[in-house]
Order: sequence, then C-alpha cells, then structure tokens
Amino acid sequence: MPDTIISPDTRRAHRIPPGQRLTSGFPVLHYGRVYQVSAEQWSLSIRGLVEREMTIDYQQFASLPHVHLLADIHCVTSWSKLDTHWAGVSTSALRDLVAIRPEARFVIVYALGGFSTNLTADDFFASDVLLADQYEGEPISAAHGGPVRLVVPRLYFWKSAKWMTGIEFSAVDRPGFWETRGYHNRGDPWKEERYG
Ligand SMILES: Nc1nc2c(c(=O)[nH]1)N[C@H]1C(S)=C(S)[C@@H](COP(=O)(O)O)O[C@H]1N2
Ligand SMILES: [Mo]
Repeated sequence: MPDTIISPDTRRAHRIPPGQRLTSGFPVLHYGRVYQVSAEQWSLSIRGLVEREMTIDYQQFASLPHVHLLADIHCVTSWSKLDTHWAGVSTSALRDLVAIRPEARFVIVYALGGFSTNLTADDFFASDVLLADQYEGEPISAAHGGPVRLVVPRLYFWKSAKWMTGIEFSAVDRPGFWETRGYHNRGDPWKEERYG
C-alpha cells in the first residue's frame, strides 16, 4: 500500500475558505478544448535549471514511487470540494530524478493548449503537491486532465494544470496563462488571492 499524504488544510476546523461554497459534483473547467491523450502519447519534459534535463514517457512515470493524497480543492469561480482522493508522484520525487539547481526558485508548468502556470519552488515542492494520474481510484479522465495533471491543493485550482507537458525550473518568475490575464500571481484561497 503506498503512503497516504494528508493535505494539512483538511485538518482545519473550518475547511471552506472565505467566499467559497461546497459543490457535490466535480465541475470541469478549463480554457479551450478537452485533450484526449493516451498513455502511449503522453510525455513530460523537465528542463531549465536542473543538472539533467529529460523527457519521461508514461511507462517511466508509472515506475516512479506513487503516493495517495487526501485533499480539499478550491476553484477561484467559488466552488470547493472536500476529501478528494488522488494518486500519483510527489513533486519531491523529481528532485532525485533531475537534480534541481539551487537557483531554481520558480517553476513554470506547461500544458496542452498553450496553458501554463507559475509557482514558487516552495509551493511546487509542498508536501501535498502531486503529479497525479488517478482520481478516486481510477485513471484521471480526459476532461479532468488525464493521463497526468498537477494537483496543488493549497492554491486555487487554476494552478493545477491539466494535460501537463512540461516543467521548467527557473531563477525568475514567469506569470502563466491566467496570471497574465488578471488572476493573482500566487492564489492562496485562505487569503482570497483571486485577482491582481
Ligand atoms: N491545461 C489546463 N489546465 C487547467 C486549466 C486550463 O484551462 N488548461 N484550467 C484550470 C482551472 S481554472 C481549474 S478550476 C481546474 C479545473 O480542473 P477540473 O476541470 O478537473 O475541475 O483546472 C485548471 N487546469
Ligand atoms: Mo478555475
């Protein structure tokens, strides 16, 4: 049985951030279309300030140690969902794989359709951030960003890129798709960092 990571926010006495309300379903939200990517087609490039740039395929990804995650998620459009279960590879597993240089204080995540999003290295390597390939015990559906999407529970869900294609480690911050269109650069739901 793989380890289970409990996102720290699930332990809060009050779990709904300000201005959010609970949803029971699982809304599908993204800019543009849904991408149908098979496991055979999928690959992820890891580049920038690392000792070993590499592109991994799904077979290599699947062979990395997997963990389970219990987390609450919060979309900036105001829905929140509690107790979601994911499985995948902890971002910390990438450290051994590519040897990240100390100057890499920022991470830019790329996805199909010209989507990207930026994070500080601290937020990217938080204990509950996964490159997820399962949701509720099943492969992640195309609509929710499968075969592999990012899950960053403690920031608004736009940071959780669906249909991931690449990860770039950088010394400088580079605002992504929504961050250059008026969304907050960090997006902490507990501080209501929605816009600007
Ligand atoms: N590639 C890609 N990933 C994306 C987006 C997008 O437009 N493109 N939208 C983000 C936003 S705004 C949200 S709320 C979540 C929604 O994920 P879901 O459809 O699984 O609920 O995906 C995020 N990841
Ligand atoms: Mo969103």
